[in-house]
Amino acid sequence: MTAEAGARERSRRQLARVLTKIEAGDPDTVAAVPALAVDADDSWIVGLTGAPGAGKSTLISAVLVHLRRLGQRVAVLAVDPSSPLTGGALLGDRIRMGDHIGDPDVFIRSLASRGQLGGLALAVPAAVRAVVAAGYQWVLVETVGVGQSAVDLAGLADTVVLLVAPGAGDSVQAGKAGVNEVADAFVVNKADQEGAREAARDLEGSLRLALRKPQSWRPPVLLTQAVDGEGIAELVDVVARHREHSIGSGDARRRRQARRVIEWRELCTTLLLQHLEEAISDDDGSVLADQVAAGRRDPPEAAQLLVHRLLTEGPR
Ligand SMILES: Nc1nc2c(ncn2[C@@H]2O[C@H](COP(=O)(O)OP(=O)(O)OP(=O)(O)O)[C@@H](O)[C@H]2O)c(=O)[nH]1
Ligand SMILES: [Mg+2]
Repeated sequence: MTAEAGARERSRRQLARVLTKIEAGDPDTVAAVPALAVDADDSWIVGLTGAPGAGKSTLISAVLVHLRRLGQRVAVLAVDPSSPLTGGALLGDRIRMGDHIGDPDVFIRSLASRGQLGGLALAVPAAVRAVVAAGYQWVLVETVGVGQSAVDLAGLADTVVLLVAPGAGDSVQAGKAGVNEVADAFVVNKADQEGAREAARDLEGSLRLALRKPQSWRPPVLLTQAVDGEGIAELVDVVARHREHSIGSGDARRRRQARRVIEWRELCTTLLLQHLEEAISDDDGSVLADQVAAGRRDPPEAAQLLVHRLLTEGPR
């Protein structure tokens, strides 16, 4: 390993430690991660979403291999919204990490909710910022589902790709929902399976209906076969074209600005909740709780008192 590659390997390990702290909700670490520059010159964040089993991880592996051949540094974040009880964080394991062990220019990591305040809604944007700050040119984010996900990809990614598999009626439905929402490109994966072409035609039909107005970017519909890399070059090409379009039109800048505001709002809520939890369990809060329990104060009155105290006196 050259000295330069050695340094990159050390920075990769450092990044892994930072992400562990972010996942645990460590506020100092979150605050220490540099803000994501509003410009999109150095990094591009691609969100891939779709129903369970649609082939997101397989597709990401294939895209990763393609981008590595182009000499790009690539990070993958697989966001697992499953409850902390199940342990979570298994999604990313299906990406064939073994293929990239020892490559200092690839970083693969799952993020699961540890049940802390703010949870993934705070951890994911901070993790993305940390990865970008570590110099990865591409960040590929895998999330399950559309709309119901705790992590709002639309607010997070520069390019959103929605993946559906043929046959599964649900996923095609999900695809149609995405037509009216946020996807910048649609992928019908498992093109080797029956019904793929029909699913692609269906999606194109829904898109024509949804996008009656002339629009400067029309989300394309692609067919891929992620297991053997078919259609991957075309997908990377579409993402590159979307990037160029988005930067040129100012969309990229607007999205990144909106993203900073979303993260700020989320942080405001989390901070306030932290202070509130502390106020509820400090000495005065405990006195109020005892009074409520004994029936000497009604819950609404005691709630008003506590919140008023926090807002006027500030956190202790
Ligand atoms: N036939 C076929 N199978 C595929 C293709 N792409 C992926 N698969 C298979 O589909 C299954 C699910 O693939 P994953 O990549 O784990 O799907 P995922 O969307 O990441 O799944 P979750 O993370 O569980 O939501 C695996 O068995 C893959 O081998 C494809 O193009 N054709
Ligand atoms: Mg997966």
